[in-house]
Amino acid sequence: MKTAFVSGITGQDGGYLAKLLLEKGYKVIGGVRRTSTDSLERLRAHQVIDKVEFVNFDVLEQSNISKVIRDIQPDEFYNLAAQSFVGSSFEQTIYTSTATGLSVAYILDAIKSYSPHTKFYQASTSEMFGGSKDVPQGEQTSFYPKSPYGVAKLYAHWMTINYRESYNMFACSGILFNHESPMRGKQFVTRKVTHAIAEIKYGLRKNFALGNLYAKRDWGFAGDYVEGMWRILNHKTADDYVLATGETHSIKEFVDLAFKAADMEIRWEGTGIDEKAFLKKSDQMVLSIDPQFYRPAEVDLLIGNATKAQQILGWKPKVTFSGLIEMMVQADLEDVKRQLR
Ligand code: GDR
Repeated sequence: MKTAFVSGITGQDGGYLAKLLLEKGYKVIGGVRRTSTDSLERLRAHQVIDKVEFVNFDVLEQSNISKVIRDIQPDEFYNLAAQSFVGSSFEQTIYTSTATGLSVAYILDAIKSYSPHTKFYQASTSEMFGGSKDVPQGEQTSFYPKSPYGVAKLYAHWMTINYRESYNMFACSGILFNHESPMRGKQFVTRKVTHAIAEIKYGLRKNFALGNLYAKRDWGFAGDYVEGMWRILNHKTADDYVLATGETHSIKEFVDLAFKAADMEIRWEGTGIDEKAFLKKSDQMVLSIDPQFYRPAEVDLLIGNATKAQQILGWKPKVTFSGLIEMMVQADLEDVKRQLR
């Protein structure tokens, strides 16, 4: 039986990955921060909480990282732990640099010293491309991060490559474009939208506010992407891969389709910070712009080229953009309905 260690197991991807690894017969050990033990709800929802073993793991604590790796010596280490909200990284720059960036050097160094057979997966991100003018973005595209989060992830990405090249470690990065699901945190734009729409539908709120509606993202389904992570670590050679759908859509398109999925038609009015959406039927204002959600620097357009992952790993996302929205809206409608019972 192979042992997999998943840091950041309480996050969206951690839940999907734990489920997948258990189905594949792994022993799954999850790293949790002492303060985050109340966030096991995703693992509960995936019905895997009794099957995962938990250990205290804090990416800010080098001695703790070393001890966990020395004690467990896992076959595979999936590093999903990070301060992963791009917006917050502008206010929590030092924390993000340490938790999202420097911590990866601690982990790689501990693997090198205490468990060199461990295969390491680093959760790299399309945010590293940021302001790149290449369209679409692939493994050869040059990086141009536009947030402290992107900069920290880029440090971790290069560290992973450096340990692979310097010490012949099986260290890989998956450069994942946005991937969403009903388990997505509500501060990320997709889930913020689908949850707010469900609350509007059931009369729990009248409207909500967003920032930049015109940024474009390549959105896939998280369940498809964790399959890609596993394939990356289980290929015969260590390498880096882009995982993406190859389609891009604006936030505004996402909003339009999400309202439609909840059987609500909207119309738009105004421009800039005065842009608003109204329900066609009742004229109720349901969406406005609040500049507090603008970012000091924005990533305008992301669209990935996952040809390498498709050709070498046989990986292909299954859930479409409209399928993803439908899944998220239906789940949030159910969720809100349950709360009302
Ligand atoms: P992102 O995801 O920054 O792409 O990073 P997020 O959903 O936060 O933002 C996507 C885009 O939506 C715009 N936006 C808003 N975003 C949020 N959160 N809230 C709003 O109200 C809002 N209004 C507009 C943003 O400006 C942005 O352009 C995600 C994270 O999961 C990262 O950890 C991961 O690495 C990348 O995806 C791939």
